[in-house]
Amino acid sequence: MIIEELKSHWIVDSRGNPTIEVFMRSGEFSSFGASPSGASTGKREAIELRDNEFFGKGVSRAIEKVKEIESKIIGKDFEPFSFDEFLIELDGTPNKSNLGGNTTTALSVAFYKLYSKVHGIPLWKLFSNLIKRDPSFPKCMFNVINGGKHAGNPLAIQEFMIVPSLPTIKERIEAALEIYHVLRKKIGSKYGAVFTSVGDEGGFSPPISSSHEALSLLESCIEELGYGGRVLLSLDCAADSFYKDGYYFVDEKKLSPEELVDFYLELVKSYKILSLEDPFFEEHGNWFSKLRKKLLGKSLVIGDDLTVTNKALIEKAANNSEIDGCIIKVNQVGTLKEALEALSFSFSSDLKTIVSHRSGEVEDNFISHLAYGVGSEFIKAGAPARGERTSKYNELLRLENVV
Ligand code: 2PG
Ligand code: MG
Repeated sequence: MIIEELKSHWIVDSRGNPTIEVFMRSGEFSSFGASPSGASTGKREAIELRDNEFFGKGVSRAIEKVKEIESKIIGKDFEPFSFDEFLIELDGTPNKSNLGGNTTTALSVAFYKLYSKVHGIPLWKLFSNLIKRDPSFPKCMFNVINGGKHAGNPLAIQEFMIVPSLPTIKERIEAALEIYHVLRKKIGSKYGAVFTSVGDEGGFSPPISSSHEALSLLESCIEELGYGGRVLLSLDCAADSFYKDGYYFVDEKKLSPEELVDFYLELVKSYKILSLEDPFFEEHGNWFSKLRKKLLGKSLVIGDDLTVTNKALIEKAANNSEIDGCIIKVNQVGTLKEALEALSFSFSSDLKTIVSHRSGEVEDNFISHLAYGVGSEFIKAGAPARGERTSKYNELLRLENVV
């Protein structure tokens, strides 16, 4: 495919920060690709190129980079993987710090979207073909209580998610909506209507510091609606954000890593917790594996900041028995090719995959196509509320109805 026109500009993300978006054209077809942005980021993620504008969140340098490389792209013939390889080579760093992982993500996403249009194949089908796997609809992890860096409440654990294990996307989303509304009512009557406001990913952020309180609140909604056993719970601990100098500060306690293992075992004993994401900070891989051993498969241990969608890091974590699965975020690694490699490796190693949004999102819904196309077992895209979150779930609803 020959790119005939390339432009870039900034658009606004869901946290009110600018983010880079790229426009690409080939013949009569065109596309846009933008990069989302995380708040709880892993140290080994692709580097975002930011500058001093917008309180340090500016993306003028990233936009400038696109201008600088434009002449090397226009008029050349690229295929999906060769385009990403070209970006990787041009960047020439291990963490995209030259071009910026946000710049390469926007370019890569725009390219695949354009390619699917030019070749007349749906985006999900393109992903499915590239990875040579049948598509299948993911189970959705809906983040309905927000804490950590995504909310102003004292909850240390970042995401309390519900995971409906129901046959169709429609039923899964229906269950999530019902639970979301019952939860809003319960939070309103227990803590006051002012606390029905939401955090960065659309989940509620009640004024609580206890994980037990959050989990039993969710369990009471699930039971009340008759979903017991069919809707499970899932946590993204994002433990980097409550780790300091050898200790974990969670639920108003100061815990050593050993004590944190016991804390999680207690939670898993008390609630139906399907998975624990980033239960320790990213340099405590050995504690991931210790916890995993003790869990005896009762709950899955998932890497995010630990593995940052990087095939080599996923492989290392898997070899050290640290994880049962990993999060896949394209902007953590900077290109779709590398994200697809991380997915391929995970599938061949029997690791669970969770295709994920970022806390600072754009309205784009390509991750729904990615999750469905590659047959990822899970997707997480926040609460079933707020446009940048519902855009992902709505696209899954559309695909389920029309594919
Ligand atoms: C996470 C993500 C998305 P952020 O930690 O998994 O939920 O948050 O984008 O802030 O890294
Ligand atoms: Mg995470």
